Amino acid sequence: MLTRSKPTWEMPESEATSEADFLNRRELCKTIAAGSILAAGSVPLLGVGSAQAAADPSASLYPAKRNEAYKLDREITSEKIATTYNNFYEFGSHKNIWKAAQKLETRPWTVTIDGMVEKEQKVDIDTLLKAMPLEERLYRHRCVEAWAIAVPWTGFPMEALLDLARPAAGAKYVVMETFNDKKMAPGQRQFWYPWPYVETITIEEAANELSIIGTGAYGKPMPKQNGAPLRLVVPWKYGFKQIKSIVRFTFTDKAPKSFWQKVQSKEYGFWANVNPEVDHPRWSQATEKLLGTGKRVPTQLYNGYAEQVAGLYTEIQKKEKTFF
Ligand SMILES: Nc1nc2c(c(=O)[nH]1)N[C@H]1C(S)=C(S)[C@@H](COP(=O)(O)O)O[C@H]1N2
Ligand SMILES: [Mo]
Repeated sequence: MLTRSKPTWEMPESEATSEADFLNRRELCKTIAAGSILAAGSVPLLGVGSAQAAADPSASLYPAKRNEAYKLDREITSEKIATTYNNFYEFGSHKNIWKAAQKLETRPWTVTIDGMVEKEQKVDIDTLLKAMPLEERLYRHRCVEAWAIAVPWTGFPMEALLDLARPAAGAKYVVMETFNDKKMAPGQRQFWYPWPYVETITIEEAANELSIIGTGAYGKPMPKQNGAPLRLVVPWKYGFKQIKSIVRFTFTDKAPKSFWQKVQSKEYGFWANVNPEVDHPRWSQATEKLLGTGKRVPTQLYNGYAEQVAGLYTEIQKKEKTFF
């Protein structure tokens, strides 16, 4: 059984998905499930930089309407900083990968939904994007390296993906996988890393109202360096959970080790919830640097989202001593 957590507060009526929208989405989901997918045909790749948005066949879906329910306690980080200071090891193990990441080819892009689901599916990205209810949300983002940004993401609730995938009753986890292509991504030639990047959250976490699949940022399709065309956004967790450029969602009853757990299991846990009191072996988590402001501020438990997510963990915390 899925336990879908109810928000602790209500969205204003005007922001809620209307019944009609919801039905349309169900219809589209059915169309996808019926297999009318994989509208093949390659989209010309116009290349890099500012041409990127123009070349993106989903450009007309942006900007999506902002969901005003999600408020920030800080300034939105400048687009320049959020799109030029990145972690994306597929393109290099440093922050300045944004140019290298323009090599990422995001069309054609097929998303596989498999494992413990009613019916395994392959969905073309543009069919998926049109079927999903896109909205904009202002979210904080916190890297375990103790830097933080605030980003206007566009995306769809992960709950909509659960509606599409229809996981079996025994499924407990959603495993997500990044593309694996040495030709596009020079970092993936570094054989000592366990490619492809993999991350997992529980289905209960995926059903939480905060969990979205990011498809855009700053009112435009997702920049390649930020994880186009699909990346996970779970803002109460450290950045390394927010897997980029997803090609596969697998539903299982066992969580495989994540990329970072395989690299260094002592440093990276499964839950990875932001917590000022649990230090990473190399970085104190007590405070965080707000990029672009010169300011350092105290870290908040669950990155400030305790109201929405603390309830997910009350039982687990009783059982697990080292909760990270
Ligand atoms: N596939 C993949 N996803 C990834 C990473 C990565 O190296 N590869 N880095 C993670 C880390 S550590 C962080 S902090 C965020 C950074 O997201 P941003 O560059 O959009 O700020 O992406 C996460 N997702
Ligand atoms: Mo990170």
